[in-house]
Amino acid sequence: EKVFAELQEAIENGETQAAMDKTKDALKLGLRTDKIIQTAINPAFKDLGQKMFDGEIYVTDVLMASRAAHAAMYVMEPIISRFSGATKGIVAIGTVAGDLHDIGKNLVIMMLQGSGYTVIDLGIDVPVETFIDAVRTHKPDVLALSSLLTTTLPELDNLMEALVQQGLRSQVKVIVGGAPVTAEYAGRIKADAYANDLFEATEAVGDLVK
Ligand code: B1M
Repeated sequence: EKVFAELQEAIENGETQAAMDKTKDALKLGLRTDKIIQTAINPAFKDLGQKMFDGEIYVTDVLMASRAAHAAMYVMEPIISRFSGATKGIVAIGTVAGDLHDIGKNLVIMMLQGSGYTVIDLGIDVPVETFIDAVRTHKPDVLALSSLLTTTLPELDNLMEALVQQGLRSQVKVIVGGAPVTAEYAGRIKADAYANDLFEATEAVGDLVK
């Protein structure tokens, strides 16, 4: 579909209004939100990541693009989050300390909410203590951690250790995700699950709350 390429281009160029319009066009054509995410939003950031790596664009360009992506997600939110009914479980989610990336996390949140989970968004740059506090206060079924930087990966391990130290490990399941995270790493730090994308995340959370 032409609209996918147009949306991807609007996001990459940081054109917020165009990104919203193209998302609306895609929805009018009856295209599914998961298809829009997979075929336009994810490839936009794959491409931008490569261009940033190659030094063709600056961080500010990526920041503009992420604003445009947020706007596209905002258009889709009422559709993705349409679920109404009893909650399937509580998920507390955050991006780890030192890490400001939240586009992937926000997509995971939308998908979880749309699938019937109550989500507590702890935000970005979340220190271990805040995750621990959230477990005590909200008693979530699942704690979900996102890390996009290799330098912040150790935060996942720190959190697992803190849960054990605080005697909270048996009270909550932990799922980890984000570009540098692997199933192998998740296994090594003894997390309960790993997810590669928002679809896997939702499926894994379903398995964890069973
Ligand atoms: Co940053 N950045 N960035 N960046 N950035 C990456 C991650 C990078 C790979 C780019 C590159 O060099 N090629 C690189 C990391 C290298 C590394 O550590 N291995 C990088 C870097 C280096 C940096 C800075 C250090 C740049 C600098 O300042 N010199 C800086 C760090 C800031 C900080 O966090 N302290 C920085 C800043 C930024 C922006 C602010 C400009 C912006 C973020 C805006 C925002 O999030 N609000 C940004 C962006 C946008 C990117 C790229 C281009 C795209 C990330 C993204 O949103 N992807 C990224 C390159 C890339 O990934 N191709 C890059 C789209 C999103 C839908 O995918 O986040 O992977 P993703 O989420 C997926 C899955 O990973 C998974 O599901 C999501 C949906 O399918 N998932 C989970 C994510 N969390 C999950 C949690 C789960 C389960 C699944 O359960 C808990």
